[in-house]
Amino acid sequence: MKVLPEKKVTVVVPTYNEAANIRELLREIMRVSENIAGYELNILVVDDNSPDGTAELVRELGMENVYLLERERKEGLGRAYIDGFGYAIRELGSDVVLEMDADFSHDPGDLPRFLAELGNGFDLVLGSRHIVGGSIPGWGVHRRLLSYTGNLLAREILGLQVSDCTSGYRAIKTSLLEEINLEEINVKGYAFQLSLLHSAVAHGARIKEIPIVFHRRRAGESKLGLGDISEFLAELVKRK
Ligand SMILES: Nc1nc2c(ncn2[C@@H]2O[C@H](COP(=O)(O)OP(=O)(O)OP(=O)(O)O)[C@@H](O)[C@H]2O)c(=O)[nH]1
Ligand SMILES: [Mg+2]
Repeated sequence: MKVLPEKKVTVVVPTYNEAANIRELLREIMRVSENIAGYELNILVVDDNSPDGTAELVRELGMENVYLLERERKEGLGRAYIDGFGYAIRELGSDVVLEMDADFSHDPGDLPRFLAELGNGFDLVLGSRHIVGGSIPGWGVHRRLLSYTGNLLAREILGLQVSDCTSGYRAIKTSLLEEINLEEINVKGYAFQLSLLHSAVAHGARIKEIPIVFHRRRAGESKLGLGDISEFLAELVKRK
């Protein structure tokens, strides 16, 4: 009998000052991966020279299958993902990449559901907080309004038929990323999520939304700033 090669999956985790979360997160992802058959799973931490020593902690742990991409300075979530995806494809030979925040807002326990949907023939699986079964416990009115408005604009202006355009919990086949020219996605911050999704749709990607519960960050501080919001709006106008 011919044994099929395992699919290579890389969970890309961008970090900026996530020292209070990163060790436990890496352990948790590895715990979950032990129960996923048919995949070889790596984690790539993409750190922007965090002053709190996040990168040192990752190095000290010295975990097998955990890679660290160190960038010189904080350049935003989007740049970190573009670099991270490039590394995962070129250096790690990944068939699939996942996006996951470092602060436990995304539950590593959901990983198998993402991979199962890729196995069902989808190119991009998006964790949605806005479909039945998805939720954001603990979010106040301000964050809800921001998310609602962002999605409304993305749907109205760009015609995206997706309920949660800004979600950062995703699994993507690298064959799709190779079709999209990532270097042309010229955004620095969180607008990357919108731009990537828009480009994926333009390339005819098969997209599946699955419900996720988005938890409050476990420790540390949010990096979402006003600059991210204005870049998001500028990107909507540019891509219209
Ligand atoms: N490498 C890198 N990672 C970043 C940068 N900005 C944010 N991140 C990481 O991206 C992920 C999402 O950022 P968060 O600050 O959690 O954003 P958020 O989830 O919208 O905000 P909270 O709900 O308050 O946590 C986290 O893992 C951050 O550490 C950056 O400039 N560079
Ligand atoms: Mg967060």
